[in-house]
Formats: sequence, C-alpha cells, structure tokens
Amino acid sequence: MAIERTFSIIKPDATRRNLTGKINAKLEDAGLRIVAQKRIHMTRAQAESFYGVHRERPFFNDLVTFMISGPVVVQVLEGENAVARNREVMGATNPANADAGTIRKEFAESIEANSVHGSDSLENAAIEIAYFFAGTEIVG
Ligand code: RTP
Ligand code: MG
Repeated sequence: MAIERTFSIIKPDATRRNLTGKINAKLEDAGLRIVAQKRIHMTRAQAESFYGVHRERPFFNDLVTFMISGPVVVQVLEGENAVARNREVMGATNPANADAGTIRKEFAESIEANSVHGSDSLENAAIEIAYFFAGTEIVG
C-alpha cells in the first residue's frame, strides 16, 4: 500500500448548500487526510484550463459555467491509495449510479452538479495539485 496524494474539489452545488463539513467528514472517515485546503472562486480561464481534457465533449461549456457559478473548495488529500480511495468514496459520476454511502449518492444533485471532483490517476493528481497549490501550502 502506497501513501499517495490526490486532488479534490468540493463543487459549487455543495458549497451553496453549506455541505463542506459533511463532505470533509466523509473524506476523513474514508481514511483520507486533508493536507491542504482553500476556498476560491475560479475564473473562466482557470476552469477551462483545468477541464481542458474535456474541451471537445458536448458538456464542456455547461461544465465550465457550473464550476464558476460559485465558490469551490480545492483540497489535497493524503492517504493509502489516496487516488482510488477518493474515487471510491466519491461514487459514480452520475449519482443515480452511485453506491450507497458515497458522497455523490448522498449529496449530488445531478450528473453535472455532482458535488465533488477527484483526480483519476496519480499522474493527473500531481498535475492538478500543482495547478492550485504551492508546495509550501501543503502540510502533511
Ligand atoms: P470529476 O472529473 O469531476 O472528478 O468527475 P468524473 O471523473 O467522475 O467525470 P468526468 O467524466 O471526468 O466528467 C467531469 C465532470 O463533468 C460533468 N459531466 N457532465 N452532462 C453530462 O453528461 C456530464 N458528464 C460529466 C460532471 O460534473 C463530471 O464530474
Ligand atoms: Mg474526471
């Protein structure tokens, strides 16, 4: 078991409903440690660049507009197999398909307003962490 770091976002649908504490409790209960965290309001350029891999997808513009519709909480999570562990506790992209007990099953409003983002690989985790955090802001 490797200790990894992954990148997480609590999305605008969740900050709007004041769910950051409940979501953090789920992350911590899953064995993940929040080693960096800040609340920001992304610019359109920041969101477009962050989701650049989805630029050709039909939902890209709606996704960017949603992600800048309110504040988000960006986080670095640390723990054993943190990338996969976080994806497990997040649940499926579409909350209708998410397992009981997952963040998206309990809190997501729709396939788009699905409360959290989590890196999908260790390689992308490193890129995404560096996009939002300086090394000095991460305290393990
Ligand atoms: P994320 O990147 O946010 O952790 O989510 P994910 O891996 O589970 O899903 P991904 O396929 O990477 O999609 C990124 C985000 O785009 C929105 N989405 N909307 N309208 C749609 O059909 C649709 N599909 C995806 C969601 O907010 C999804 O989390
Ligand atoms: Mg993804």
